[in-house]
Formats: sequence, structure tokens, C-alpha cells
Amino acid sequence: GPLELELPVAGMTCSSCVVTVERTLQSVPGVEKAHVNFSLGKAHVAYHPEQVDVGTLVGAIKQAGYDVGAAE
Ligand code: 9UX
Repeated sequence: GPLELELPVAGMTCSSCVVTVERTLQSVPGVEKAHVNFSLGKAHVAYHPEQVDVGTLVGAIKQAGYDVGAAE
């Protein structure tokens, strides 16, 4: 089944960035759900580990122009 992960996302300076990060994550094959909380600065992701790894998720966020801190 899917694994769940929280990633701290840096660089979201307005609340609309949330939509960009959510769509970015949701477009990655193997991601089942992605929700971003602006005030916490965190992305909650449900993904299929046989299809995508954490490095790919982090890379997608960085490619979209944001940054990711250490996974908590
Ligand atoms: Mo707001 Mo974010 O004007 O990528 S949408 S800063």
C-alpha cells in the first residue's frame, strides 16, 4: 500500500504557492495524494514506493522552484 510522508517545504511565500506544490507532486507518477499546509510549510504525500522514491519527490519540488528541508 501507499506510504505517507511529510516534507518541510521552504520558499512558499504566498498561499497560492500551495497549489503549485500540490499540482507538482500530484503530477509525479506514483503519487496518490498530496496536500500542502501553507502555515506549517509542510507537504503531506501518499505515494507508492514501488513507483517513486523520496528523492524524486524532493527533486520535483526543487524543480518547481521551492526547497525541501530534512524529512521529519
Ligand atoms: Mo504567490 Mo508562490 O504571488 O509560487 S504563488 S509567491
